[in-house]
Amino acid sequence: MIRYFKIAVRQFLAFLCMLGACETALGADTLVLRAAENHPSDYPTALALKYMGTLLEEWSGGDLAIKLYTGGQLGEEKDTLEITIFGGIDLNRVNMAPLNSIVPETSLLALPFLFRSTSHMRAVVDGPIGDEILASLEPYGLIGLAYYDSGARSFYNNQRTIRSPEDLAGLKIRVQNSALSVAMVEALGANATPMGFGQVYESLLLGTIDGSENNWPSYESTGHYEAAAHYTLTRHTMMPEVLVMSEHRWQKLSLQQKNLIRRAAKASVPYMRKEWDKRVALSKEKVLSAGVKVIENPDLSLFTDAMAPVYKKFVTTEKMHGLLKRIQATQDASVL
Ligand code: GTR
Repeated sequence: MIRYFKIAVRQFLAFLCMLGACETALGADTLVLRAAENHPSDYPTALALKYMGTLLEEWSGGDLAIKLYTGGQLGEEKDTLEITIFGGIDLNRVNMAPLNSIVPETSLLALPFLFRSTSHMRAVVDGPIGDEILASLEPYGLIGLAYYDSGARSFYNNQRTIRSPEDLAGLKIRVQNSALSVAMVEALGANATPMGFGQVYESLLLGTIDGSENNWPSYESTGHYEAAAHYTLTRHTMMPEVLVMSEHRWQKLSLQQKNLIRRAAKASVPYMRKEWDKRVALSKEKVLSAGVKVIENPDLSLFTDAMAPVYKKFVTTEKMHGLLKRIQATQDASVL
């Protein structure tokens, strides 16, 4: 298995060199960090990584730079995460969901109806709990650098209006590659179909799936709204995005380089949040003007009531129970 991965990583590195991304590409002394991003280059997470790269180049006097591969060029999140762990990708911006099967603690942030608001989510990830969860990635070969916003995920489909779990019954709903996402959608009575982000549009057109779930900017930027025009704002999870670095690469850096990378990653967060808020507004406008049927305020109690088994299945250890209580007790950022 390990041998297979080593060969795959070597082939992958050769492929990157073909794309012109060997370490020496920007100048003999520049260490170029390869970064994976599955959104297009104008998406807020991609803009944040570009900004981080500019800061790094400036602060390191050209010693460090980022080469960004957007639009899923390096593969689906599940695969790029494995490659990152094995050292073939240096930086990777992923959602929490594909990390759930690698690092159990990350499931906490993916729990349905956990965060009361954006400011609650931000208070949690910006504080000690956020740091503890980032630190829990390290034994798995990943260095957690920062969280980015991902808004709230809601259901969309091309069959009917969803107002309650009964309306979801029997629909084939695509989910991210996470056992928690599967359990959540099944607890609501739908058939969960895990698949990569890049396959969703075509699968909607082909009828392999009837719908999926995501935030406003992803629903819009992927064009999913054209293929599934019923959107119900269930806001069932607010799991954030996360920027991770390969521990392989990390070990080879000087203390000064590590500090610069951590600082630049943190500095990109407020920048990202501004871009995020702007993009949510633009995406909403575009989707609404395309005539998508949006149910703004479904009765959420019908959905939350079905979630107890998901909590039971995924909050398993004493450590996780403790973290969950602390998350629930965290005050919103605006009232701190
Ligand atoms: C988006 C997220 C992506 C990816 C995608 C998905 O909101 O930003 O990284 O996880 O959802 O549904 O696969």
